[in-house]
Amino acid sequence: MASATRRIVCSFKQQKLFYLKSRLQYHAVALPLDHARPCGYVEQIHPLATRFFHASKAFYGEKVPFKLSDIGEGITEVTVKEWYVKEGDKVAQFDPICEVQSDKASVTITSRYDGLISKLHYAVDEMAKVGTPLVDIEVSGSVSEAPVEELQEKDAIPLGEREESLELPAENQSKVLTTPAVRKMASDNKINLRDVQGTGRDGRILKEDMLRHIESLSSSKSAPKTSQVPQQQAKAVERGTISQQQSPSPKTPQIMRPSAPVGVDRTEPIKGFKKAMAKSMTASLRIPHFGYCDEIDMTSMAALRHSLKESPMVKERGIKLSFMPFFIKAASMALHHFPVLNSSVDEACENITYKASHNIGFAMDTSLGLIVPNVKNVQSLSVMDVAIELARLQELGNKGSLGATDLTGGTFTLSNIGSIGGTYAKPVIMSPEVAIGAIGRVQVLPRFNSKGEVVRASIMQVSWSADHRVIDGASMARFSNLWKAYLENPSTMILDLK
Ligand code: CAO
Repeated sequence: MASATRRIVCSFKQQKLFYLKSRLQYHAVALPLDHARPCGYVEQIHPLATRFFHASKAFYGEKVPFKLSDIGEGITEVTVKEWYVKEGDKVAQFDPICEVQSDKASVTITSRYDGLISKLHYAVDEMAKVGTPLVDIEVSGSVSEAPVEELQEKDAIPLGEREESLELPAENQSKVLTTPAVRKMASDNKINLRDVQGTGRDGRILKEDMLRHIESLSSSKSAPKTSQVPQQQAKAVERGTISQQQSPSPKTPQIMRPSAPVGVDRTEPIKGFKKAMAKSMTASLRIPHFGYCDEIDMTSMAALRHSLKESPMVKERGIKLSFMPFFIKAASMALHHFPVLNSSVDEACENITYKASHNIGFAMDTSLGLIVPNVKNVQSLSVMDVAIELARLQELGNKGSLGATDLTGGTFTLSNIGSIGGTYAKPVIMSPEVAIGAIGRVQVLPRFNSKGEVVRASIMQVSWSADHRVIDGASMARFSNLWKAYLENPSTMILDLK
């Protein structure tokens, strides 16, 4: 049996086939159990196949505690964000059970069993510890011979990208991403999901979106429609119930005073990415920040990016060439000259470590909150390599599926707030790093050229913050000047490219 098992490790399809064969053999020749399962061996096989190779016997209706498996990245506890099932619900394998959120990512936990949910161990917003049961399932069918504890550790499959989709009636076949709970709310309230604005990942409709939609429907029902008001007034004039003079002049400014309280205060716990932000920003408070700002003329860089964006090399590789790869590469090139800005200091600020790698972090605004993944070893990457890596990190970041490796180990950070708007900012250092730059929006503004003529220029502001315990203002200014020089005269980057 062991050698047979080894033979089929190659593919999941083959494993399934082998499972069917081995079950037939098992029933036919009635092998003793200890021959039927090479204990511990099958765990190296594809996790989905594990149960297939355990000799099985039926445990109809057996209650199985379904534990939260280790979802990696050193995460020991998660917040239960949403249940997709309730006690008494039937579930099938791969059905979503719940959504959990750590301070790094949000993960959908799916069932490994067909069965009946007999108990939910946590309420929404409670913290669940890794290794403890999330739900109890009365399993229909057979359960593996493997000791329950050993098997359950593998049972919860984190499926970060899995989304529940809802088939709409025939007249509207497009899929809407949402959860069964929201779907039920929609059907209870006779709401077409396509009318609801989803703010979750990939436009997924969250419970809050549905509640907001229901609230807006009820408030729009209770308030008279604005278009009806003039008609009603016109009718009243016709009927003589109000005079022509009484009808409000369209020119008279009106102060809208709500007749009733607009809403109620809401308090919610700080969780997930916000909790991570609270922790890291509080840690940054002990750093004495030094600020330095400057203006960059991006006219040449904007023209270069535009022409490169349209070039066949970029188009054929399917790369989105924004300004970010240039900002990041130019920063790395300038860090070569000012390595102190790519350093870290210890808690007590007694030692400074000059980092060999330029792992340049970038602030990223996602629907789940602020995250700061980093592009590793920028010193050995081309602008194109940086663009490719940025695209990968952005894709994963938007799905909330970035791993700990991508989110840790940064040595220097850039925050391109200009992709949203603004000019100057006051960025906060990501401890134990010692410097960060915030980039403003590139705007076309009038500037003087060398002949004193007013010309159109693409202007961008940068705001640096540095740890004044180890970085002096002159070093920061010199670094900024070099970064600025690379961006203002992009051809000079070629000179220093390694
Ligand atoms: N000025 C003008 N245009 C800019 C710009 C800037 N500073 N930065 C980006 N753009 C342009 C891009 O070039 C792109 O234009 P095209 O469509 O013509 O190529 C467009 O804006 C959209 O860019 P993008 O945002 O999709 O991609 P990016 O690589 O420029 O930026 C990222 C990626 C992750 C930095 C950005 O999406 C983001 O999240 N920025 C916010 C960062 C943030 O929240 N900082 C605050 C941290 S402190 O709370």
